[in-house]
Parts: sequence; C-alpha cells; structure tokens
Amino acid sequence: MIVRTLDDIVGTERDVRAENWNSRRLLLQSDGMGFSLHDTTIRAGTETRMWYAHHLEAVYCIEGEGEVEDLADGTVHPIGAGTVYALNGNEKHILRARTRMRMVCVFNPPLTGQETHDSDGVYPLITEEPSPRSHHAGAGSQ
Ligand code: 9YT
Repeated sequence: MIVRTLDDIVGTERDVRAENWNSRRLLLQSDGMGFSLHDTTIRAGTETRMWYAHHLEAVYCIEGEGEVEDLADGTVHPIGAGTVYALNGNEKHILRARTRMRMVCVFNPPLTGQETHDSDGVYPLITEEPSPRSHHAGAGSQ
C-alpha cells in the first residue's frame, strides 16, 4: 500500500511549478497504478492553453472558479468546486482561472513526472519500464 501526504511532496521533484500552475504529483507511473493523480493549483487570472494529445485527463475542481473552453466546438463551460471535466476526446482547450483554483487531476496513461508542456501545450507520451505491479492496458493514446 502506498500512503503519502501533500506535505511529503511539497518541495520535492514531484512538486512541479509552471508559470500558471503548480502540480503536486501524488501518484505517478512509477507507482504502478495505471493512472497518475495530481493536486494542481492554478493561479488566479491566468489563461492556459492545453492539448493532451496522448493522454486522457479528468479534472475535478475542489476550490475556486473559472471556465474551460473546448476548442473543438467553442463551448465555454463554467467550472467551480464540485465540477469535473474529462477530456475524453483529447480536446484542445483553454482553462481560465477567475480565482485561484485547486484541481484533482487524473491522467491515463499515467505521467512519469518528466513531462513538460511543449509550445502546443502537449505532454509527450513517456513510457518507463512498468513496475512489477503495473497492469495498465495503455489505453487512450492515439
Ligand atoms: C488543469 C491542468 O491540466 N493543469 C495543468 C497541469 C496538469 N494538470 C498537471 O501536470 O498536473
């Protein structure tokens, strides 16, 4: 069993800081769960364009207010505490944070922790040697 706290992660290499956000990686590919789990805060007043071309991502907002624009069809969805959005079609999107937002994010396939956004907001697909307990099917990538 894996048990860790946010305090265990803050200030380590699992605490990844970008211009608009800070992502604390609670579970990564090396943990062998088949998904990664992140506690991400988004800075107030920011606009972040993203495109997870190789990953499915679910984002559950637990604090703050903003909106996500689906660039596939132009729809703008308000996001607040208790709202989840799931990028089940690898949609290009823009996240606008009106206030500081806190999100619980799940990636399938899992992030290794080494990924950074390229100029399109894409994370590359990185596959490490699976740990002995890993049993993910590798589904969802193109
Ligand atoms: C909400 C979102 O996708 N923010 C970007 C960071 C990403 N969730 C991550 O790497 O944790």
